[in-house]
Amino acid sequence: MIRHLGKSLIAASIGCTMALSPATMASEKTLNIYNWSDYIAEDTIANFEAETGIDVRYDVFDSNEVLEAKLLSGKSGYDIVVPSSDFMAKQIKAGVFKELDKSKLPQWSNLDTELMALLETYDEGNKHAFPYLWGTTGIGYNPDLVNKYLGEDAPTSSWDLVFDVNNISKLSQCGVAFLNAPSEIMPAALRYMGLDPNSVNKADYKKAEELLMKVRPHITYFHSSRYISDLANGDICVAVGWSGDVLQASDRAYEAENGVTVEYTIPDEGAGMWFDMLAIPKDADNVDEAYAFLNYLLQPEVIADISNYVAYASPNKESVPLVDEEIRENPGIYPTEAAKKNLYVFSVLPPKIDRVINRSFTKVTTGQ
Ligand code: N2P
Repeated sequence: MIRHLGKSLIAASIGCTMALSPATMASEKTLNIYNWSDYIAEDTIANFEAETGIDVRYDVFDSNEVLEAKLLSGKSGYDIVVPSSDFMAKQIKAGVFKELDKSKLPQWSNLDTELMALLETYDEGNKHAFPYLWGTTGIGYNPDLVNKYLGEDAPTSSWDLVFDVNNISKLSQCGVAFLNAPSEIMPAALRYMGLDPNSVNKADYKKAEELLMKVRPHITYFHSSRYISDLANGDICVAVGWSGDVLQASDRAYEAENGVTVEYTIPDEGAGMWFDMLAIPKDADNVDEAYAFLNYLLQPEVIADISNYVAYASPNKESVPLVDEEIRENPGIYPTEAAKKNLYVFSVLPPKIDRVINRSFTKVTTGQ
């Protein structure tokens, strides 16, 4: 809310001081962006608007499933969307995206070539998208509260913290949030049990469901964005959440000087690593404006600013030296090579397995 207000104030003041610039006069051009919540610097859109004269409508979501439903239902009304790579792969097959014209993206070569090669497993030839930011799905926690309820040797670097009933039942006194993200929570449960996080075996998901059903009574809520402020305010003590969001919670608490500290951990058993991809829906109305925005994001300074603000890792190798040392050297954001070995990426699963995952997870979240 505060950020939103800040953004419109900045936009308003730019509007005033630049009232006569050609950029602001030609304001017929519009661009509709649908991005994850808490996933952009507070001035990125205002700066882009001031530089290009394009009017941006910026909407947010906090779930791949929500974005997917919009994309598959026909006209989404968006010119730029940001699915995670595994979801994107299925959406490409469904014919949802335009092929990118790379001749219109001269700074494409700023993207990390190793990462682009990995992303070819989702989109051969990197034809439809490039990565915006990437991160991991791990555990955010408030060390003071966790120690209060579990003692000094609480297993804060293990999934035991939330998947062992003894622990989570005690932590439920200070509040435990889980992402409302079947495609990330089920793999974490599988990995915890020593099973393949990308299993295609239905029986494995039954086991994951049983594990989740056991801990479920102690989970305060399933939600994929509310935990940021709740962690920051000390209203919950643990969240299975996304790296940058947890670190944003930590920053907010620090700025509020409320005595709350928040840490992020990639559990020792391993964690999921995902890549959020920028793509243009086939039916986008404002394609030139979409390219203008994609080019804007390919600028090292622009994406470095965003990475600094949201605490997610940038796939733009030219931007990394521009990222604050504090972010660049935070192993929760840019995992060490050793930690990377423990990370798994999400495979594109057969539709029938996706259905099993969604059904199981719904049973868990509804408790039925
Ligand atoms: C940002 C969420 C990160 C995206 N709030 C998870 N793929």
